[in-house]
Amino acid sequence: MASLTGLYNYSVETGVKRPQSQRSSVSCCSTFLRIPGLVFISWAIICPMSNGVNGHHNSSEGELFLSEAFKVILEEAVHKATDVKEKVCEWKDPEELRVLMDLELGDHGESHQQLLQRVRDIARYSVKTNHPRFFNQLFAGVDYHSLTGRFLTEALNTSQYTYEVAPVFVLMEDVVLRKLRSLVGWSEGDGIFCPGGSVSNMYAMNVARYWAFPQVKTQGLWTVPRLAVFTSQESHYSMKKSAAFLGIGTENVYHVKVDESGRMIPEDLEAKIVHAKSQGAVPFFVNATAGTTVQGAFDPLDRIADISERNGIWMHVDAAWGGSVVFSKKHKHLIAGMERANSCTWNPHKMLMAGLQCSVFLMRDTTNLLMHCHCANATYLFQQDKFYDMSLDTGDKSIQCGRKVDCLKLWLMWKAIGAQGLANRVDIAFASTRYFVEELKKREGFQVVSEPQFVNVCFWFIPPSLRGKENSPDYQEKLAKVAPVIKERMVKKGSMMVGYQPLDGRVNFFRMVILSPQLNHSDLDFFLDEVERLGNDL
Ligand code: ABU
Repeated sequence: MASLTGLYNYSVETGVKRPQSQRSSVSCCSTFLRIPGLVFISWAIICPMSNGVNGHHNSSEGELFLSEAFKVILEEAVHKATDVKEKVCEWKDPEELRVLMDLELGDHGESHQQLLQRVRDIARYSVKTNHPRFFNQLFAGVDYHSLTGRFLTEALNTSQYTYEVAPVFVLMEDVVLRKLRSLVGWSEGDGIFCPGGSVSNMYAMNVARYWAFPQVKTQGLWTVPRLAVFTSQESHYSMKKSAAFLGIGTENVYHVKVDESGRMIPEDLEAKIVHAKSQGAVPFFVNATAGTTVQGAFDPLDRIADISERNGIWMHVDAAWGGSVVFSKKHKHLIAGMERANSCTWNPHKMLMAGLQCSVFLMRDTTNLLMHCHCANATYLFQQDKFYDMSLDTGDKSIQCGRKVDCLKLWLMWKAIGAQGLANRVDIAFASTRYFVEELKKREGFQVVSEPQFVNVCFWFIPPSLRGKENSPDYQEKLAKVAPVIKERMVKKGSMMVGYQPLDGRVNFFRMVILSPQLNHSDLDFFLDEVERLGNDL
């Protein structure tokens, strides 16, 4: 490292370091540290052994670090992270982890070896979401082509806003969005990749309000009446966040009742619309959910579309979780009616395993509403006298300026396995879920909360001490404590991860999410065995 460091000197004036071969005579002078009254001292003489002390590496030093770090990443964050014999997580209490990781930042750079060890430690103490026994979220598993796309995106480090800095990705985003729209059933329309499903949902609410009250963009909230949003009791919390963020107000979000499985009851939607009007509010936005977060419920989209159309309300479908069923001939009936919506959210980073984050906001609109709603016409980015077709500068449709490239990971994966491969992925997840539910029902002590419609399996584990005591006054209170204890035990052991929650008067239950095609029956059997092992003494 000393010899490499010696090639580099620091520019006090600019803070930028370049290889000697690229230095001009002017910058050569500036590569020495000027200490008043003394001669110029090379920074490399002061810190000959430190790596990156000057704030920059030369390219060979950087590439050496990258290639060695990449080996560590492949071994620790990919290979071992997907190995069923390894732990899902290596739990440390926050205080211990703070010390172990030595997170505080200092004035001087560290050596190559120290930094490699840091890369190793970060992987070691991070949760392995690619592990076959990670069931904690609505994403899991690894797709290697998508991962390659994610690495390539990072290496190219561009922003998705203009054709001039992202020519390939502007065209690619257009192709991917068009393809996703056509699956929804829209031959035309618009859309954009967003940083997550919540933001996609927020786009929907904002565009819907602009559609109903375009003056809101220029004149602000005082020009619009009190607005009302409708969404089911089990819909995603981003509806409330969006209403708060957009100045609509969380109290103007009307939560529509659901049935036992978590599906919106259309009759209650009608009633809530009438109720909102009677309170002087103007209904403008109905959100239906295709795949609720906890129970995986699909709202009856056709019925909701009828009501929305009758009332002239924008209909959005939050299909962040369930949208991917569209690939499957067998299961796409679950989203019948989605094509009648005005817009939808869909997260390929969930069921399709495209990797975080990959979320789209899609619209049926053909009037350039998305652009009109969000554009600010920055002249330093979206110059109107460019030498190419300026409609390719799609960045002004976004609420962001800089925007990550999120299309490549999906595009490369799709190229690799095709729509048929993606359909298989969905079908395999449903089949694995069916197997899991059948096995679960064979065992004493496991009780489903509701019959799964999707790949979420919600269930209670009732330990032997509580079996047959359903009518005891403290039964629910005791049952509520079971899932958190089992969860703590599994995380501390590192054997697996699964989520739990209370819902709508039902005490804590597990939500198992089965989506990765890398899972096999033995992983699912292990899961059930492990819940018994961890909870039988409770
Ligand atoms: N956006 C909802 C996802 C949360 C979860 O993974 O459970």
